[in-house]
Amino acid sequence: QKNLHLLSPQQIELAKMLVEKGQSHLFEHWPEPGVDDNEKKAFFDQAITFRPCGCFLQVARLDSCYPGGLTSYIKTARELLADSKAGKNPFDGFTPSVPTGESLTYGDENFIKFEEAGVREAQNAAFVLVAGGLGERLGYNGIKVALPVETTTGTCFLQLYIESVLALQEASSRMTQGGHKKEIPFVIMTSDDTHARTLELLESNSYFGMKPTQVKLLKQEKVACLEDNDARIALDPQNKFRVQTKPHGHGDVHSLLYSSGLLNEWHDAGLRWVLFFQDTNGLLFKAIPAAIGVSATKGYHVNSLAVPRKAKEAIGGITRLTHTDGRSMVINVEYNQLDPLLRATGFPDGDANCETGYSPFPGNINQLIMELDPYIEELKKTGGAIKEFVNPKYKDSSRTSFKSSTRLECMMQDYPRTLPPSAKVGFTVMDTWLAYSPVKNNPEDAAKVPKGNPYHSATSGEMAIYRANSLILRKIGVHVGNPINEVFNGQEVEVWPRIVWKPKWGLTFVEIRSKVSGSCSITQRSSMAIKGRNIFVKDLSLDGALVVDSIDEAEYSSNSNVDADVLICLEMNSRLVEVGGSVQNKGWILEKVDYKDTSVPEEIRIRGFRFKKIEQLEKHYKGNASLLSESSVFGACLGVLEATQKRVLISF
Ligand code: UGB
Repeated sequence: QKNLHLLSPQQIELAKMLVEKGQSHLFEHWPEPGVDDNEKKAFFDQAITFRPCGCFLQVARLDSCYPGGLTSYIKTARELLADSKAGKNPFDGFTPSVPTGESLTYGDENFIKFEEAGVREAQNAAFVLVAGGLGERLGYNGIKVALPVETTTGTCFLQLYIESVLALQEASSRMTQGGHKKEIPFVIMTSDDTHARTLELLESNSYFGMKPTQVKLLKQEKVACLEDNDARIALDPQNKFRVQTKPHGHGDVHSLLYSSGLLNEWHDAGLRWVLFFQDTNGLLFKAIPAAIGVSATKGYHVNSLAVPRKAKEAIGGITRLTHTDGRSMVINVEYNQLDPLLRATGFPDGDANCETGYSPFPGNINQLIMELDPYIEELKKTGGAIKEFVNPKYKDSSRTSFKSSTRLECMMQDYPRTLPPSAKVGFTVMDTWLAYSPVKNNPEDAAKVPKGNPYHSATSGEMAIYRANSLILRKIGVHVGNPINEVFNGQEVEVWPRIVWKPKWGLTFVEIRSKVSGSCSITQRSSMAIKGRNIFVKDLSLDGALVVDSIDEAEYSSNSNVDADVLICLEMNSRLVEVGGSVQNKGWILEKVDYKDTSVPEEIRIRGFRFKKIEQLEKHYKGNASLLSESSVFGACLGVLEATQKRVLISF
């Protein structure tokens, strides 16, 4: 009351509303007029005050950004919190069953057929990366898309995603008659937590080779945190004149896309598909072409990519839900809801593995492919609003107080909930080793994951890349050494040869197969990075470290900072480089690092290992294959270079 004179009439209305809705605690600590007056006014300010941590918005902004304002937010929150306290099943009336979908095996005829169809269609797709999440479970201080996918080359997630989209764009336009090049739109949903750093990462790396106009950033707003079951809004513990806020969930992506006008733009440009994907899955693009192929061939309005799921694994389960009134839908049931739902509907063991050793419900990896036109039609009705939920972490079984504040959330995979029964909702299951290796858990929590369940850590995420690439090469006939088991940061993982390649070298099975021939072998202790497009591996026997880079003219100027570890670097004028023969050197050794050792950069120590690069050879050649420069040779590996007009052959 004493401070009312500081506020405008609208702010007074807002304050009254908050008091009426049980939020008087927001003002109880306000001092006498004359003390902290600017802070009090700022509490109601309309403008966003951006702080590096991005955690706090002003109340008026929170009110105006949420449909129906804070009144509606508080009302929905109270209802959902009461349901949660009572342990109410959000799927009341529904019985779960295991749905049927398309299941693909990497590299077989069916897979190749879908992959080819997918590459053809890819130029009619837009890609949407949801990257507004805090990554609370990972606890990394930077943005997750800036983390290296693997440390052999240090490529970060955002770079890998962009290079994959560009490789797909290239492959897709090569396939279509006339080779007309269409640019695939790339959208990133950010939040206050990630926006500035995502933009900076893009700008400081020349958008990783993508045209800046091809990339659009859409920022989601946050919602107020809640401190108890009465939906009392939480104040910032460090500044009692600010409300604590958190992201509203990846479900915001639908309303943001709708309100941005991009969907109609894409429709007018003749696009057919929108693909949604998450921030730290380094394997995803190995599965994407085939998944698009499934959507196009089966005419799916919604296609979710899935992998076999271990019971209790922190990924949602794709489930058929049939209501007593006859309604039926195929939808993701989130990991924290699947167990209670099963127990409540006649499955006393809840979320349990079946005889296959996996949950019978395929695991949702939140890679969704929507057909654009039906998607637009649906959003015209809903505006992109997605049903919310609340997931408080209670202090004890009385479910009366929370360990930390909570908030309402919504998930992008809940989109099909409002679809009519006629909508074609399907899913595509692929092997985990091929499609899914997220980085979500910090080392300490990962080490506590029950044996047999995936760690989802930076350690397992990187090792999964090497395993996938090794298995792909095995599939096409390369003799790849067996992995050894090692423990890093308390997690036992398989260590395969460290094999990586750029997406432009090979994104699809057929493309990779076309680049490798003869009798090739790679030992377990080896590292191999292929960085150029026109590199052909033939009769290679590798026991050590090999990095091959061919830079075609178009790329050379933007990529002239040649990596110190590059063994061979060729500027190519579009010729072919053939790599073969025997390479043997001391190579690169994996050294253990403790995640608590703060003298090591965070992005390295969270993996529990780093590379000690013992031997390397560096050579640079220019277009006519004459030697441009040569630096010291440390290893036993010397390349002999033969050049013709069309082909460069390097044999060791
Ligand atoms: N994200 C946002 O962009 N904004 C937000 O407000 C929140 C997140 P998490 P979680 O595939 O592994 C999802 O936190 O809880 C982005 C699915 O719900 O990693 O593990 C964020 O940046 C679950 O069904 O999600 O669960 C990130 O890119 C399962 O499929 C993405 O959203 C699981 O992922 C996911 O955020 C999985």
